[in-house]
Amino acid sequence: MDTEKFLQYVQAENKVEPKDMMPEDYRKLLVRQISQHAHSEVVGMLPEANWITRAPSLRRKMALLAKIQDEAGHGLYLYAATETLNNGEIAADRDSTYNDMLSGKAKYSSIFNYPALSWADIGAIGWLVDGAAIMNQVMLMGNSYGPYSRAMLRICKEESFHQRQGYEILMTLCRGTKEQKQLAQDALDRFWWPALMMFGPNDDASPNSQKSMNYRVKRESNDSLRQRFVDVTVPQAEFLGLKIPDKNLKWNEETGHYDFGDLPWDEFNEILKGNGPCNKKRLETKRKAQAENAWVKEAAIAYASKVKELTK
Ligand code: FAQ
Repeated sequence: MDTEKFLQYVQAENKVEPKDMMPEDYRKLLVRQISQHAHSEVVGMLPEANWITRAPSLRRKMALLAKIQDEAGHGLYLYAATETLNNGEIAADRDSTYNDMLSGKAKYSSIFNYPALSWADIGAIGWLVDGAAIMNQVMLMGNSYGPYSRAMLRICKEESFHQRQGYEILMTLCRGTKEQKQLAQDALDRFWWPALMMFGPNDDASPNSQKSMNYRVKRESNDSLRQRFVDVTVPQAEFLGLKIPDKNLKWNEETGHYDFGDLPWDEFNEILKGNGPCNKKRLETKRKAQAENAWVKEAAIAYASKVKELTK
């Protein structure tokens, strides 16, 4: 199938499946995006895992554990979806893509290079980080690659539980003592701008958007999703009685949207270069885990080959 026909096919809302013919640049775009999405899920477990042993009650600990396990599951679906694109020329097997993340060659979401400093940050991560993730992933449910689009369906359902558990943590803190409410405000102050940056650079600085839109991978632009996130999140902050840390935030009657200030793009670019507050720590943790747990993988492979031999 030539590229023109392929474009017509995906633009008519047809799904592409693993064994179908597809242009090389479509395959590359998907491997890049889906594997980076998978890396985000598994690196994203780290800031929250830091609070499992310090959750304030058994109920909170159980919910947090379940949420973090869900993120591991999301990583698994997404690595599996990436592997369906492996064709010998473009390496999409688990080891190749995972090693690209460990070596710093492949990206993962900028948001996970910030620390979770207080229990309120766990609330802010659920509310804002999972909230931003859902906003982007609902759009991705309609992407043209079947395995990615189906993975998104399930992931979105789980993310909405995550978002609500985060909001509920903050609601409890905001109804508590003055100090607890201040913890919630501090968490919002720290996570607001990083959450907005999750949507990626502004549209005019987004090199992948045009191709991704043409191929129906991305269905909405970075800026339009960011705007929608601001529009739905501001009233949620008001309900909590918290203040969004942006002096330029203002409802615009004419556009029917909130106007908001410029994002700290220098900070974003530094994170992408590996210089964020936790970039080095996150990769070190993942490298250490891979080395220490290598025996589990070896044992599983040895067991699988023995079973295969015995059942021949
Ligand atoms: N961080 O041309 P664009 C989650 C990179 S899941 C780091 O606009 P594109 C769940 C981008 O890769 C969160 N890098 O790129 C959870 C590109 O570099 P490349 C992750 C970023 O792909 C919650 C360059 O900048 N979600 O949170 C970021 O068209 C709690 C130029 O950008 C996904 O991955 C960033 N924020 O649009 C888990 C969703 N933004 O690759 C645990 C799938 C951009 O050319 C706990 N991905 N870059 O070297 C997407 O929808 C898209 O890839 C975008 C970026 C929208 C992220």
